[in-house]
Amino acid sequence: MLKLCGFAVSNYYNKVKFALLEKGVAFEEKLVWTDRSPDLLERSPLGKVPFFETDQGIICESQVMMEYLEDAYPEKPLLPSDPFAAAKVRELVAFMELHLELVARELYAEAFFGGKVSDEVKERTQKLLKRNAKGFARLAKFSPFVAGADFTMADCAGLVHLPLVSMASKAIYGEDVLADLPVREYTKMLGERSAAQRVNADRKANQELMAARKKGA
Ligand SMILES: N[C@@H](CCC(=O)N[C@@H](CS)C(=O)NCC(=O)O)C(=O)O
Repeated sequence: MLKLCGFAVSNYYNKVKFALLEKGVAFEEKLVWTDRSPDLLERSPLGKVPFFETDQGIICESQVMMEYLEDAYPEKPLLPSDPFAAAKVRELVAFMELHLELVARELYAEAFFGGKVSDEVKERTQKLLKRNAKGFARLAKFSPFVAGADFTMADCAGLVHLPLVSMASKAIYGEDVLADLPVREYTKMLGERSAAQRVNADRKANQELMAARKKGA
C-alpha cells in the first residue's frame, strides 16, 4: 500500500495527506523525523519530508507527489479537466509555496522554535512578504475556494500554508501580512471538512509528541 512518510506537524506532509484523504486513496502513514540519518538521506536526498514509498520506489517533493496522485488515482480529481483552469490552480500552489511559504519559512526558527533570526533577514523577509502578499491577493479568489467555486489541490496547500504565513509574520512583526485577505474564514470553512479535521487533529497529537521528544532529548 502507498506509504506517506514524514510527520504530521509538517505543512508539506499535511498538504499531501489532505489530498489523499479528500481523494479517498488508501494509504498508510509512516512516522519519519528529519534526523539527517544516512537511512533518511538514502530515501530523501535532502533529508526532507514528506515522501512516498510506492511499490515502484520513492517519490519526494510534495507537489510532485500531488501530481502523482492525480495521475495514479484520477477518480476524484483535485484539478479541473480544462487545461487552462488546471494551470491556474497550479499557479496558485506555486505562488503560495514559492512566494509566501518559502519566504516566511525564514522566520520559523524564531516564530515557532525558540531560535533567533537576524534583523537583516527579518527586514528582507518583511519587504518580500508584503510585496508577495499583494501579488497573491491579485490572484486568489476565495469564492469560496482559493481558485474559485471548486475544491482543488490549491486548497490542500492553502489550508496548511496560509495560517503559518499569518502566524509567523504576526509573531515576528506584530502584524499579519495576509490581514487583508479572508484567510481566517477560509481556513475555518476548510476546517469543517472531515479530511481537514483529521489532518488538524493528527497535527496537534504530533505536536505533543514532538514536544515530548525534545524534552527527552
Ligand atoms: N519542497 C519540499 C519542502 C519540504 C520541507 O521543507 N519539509 C520540511 C518539513 S515541513 C523538512 O523536511 N525540513 C527538514 C530539513 O529541511 O532538513 C516539498 O515540497 O516537499
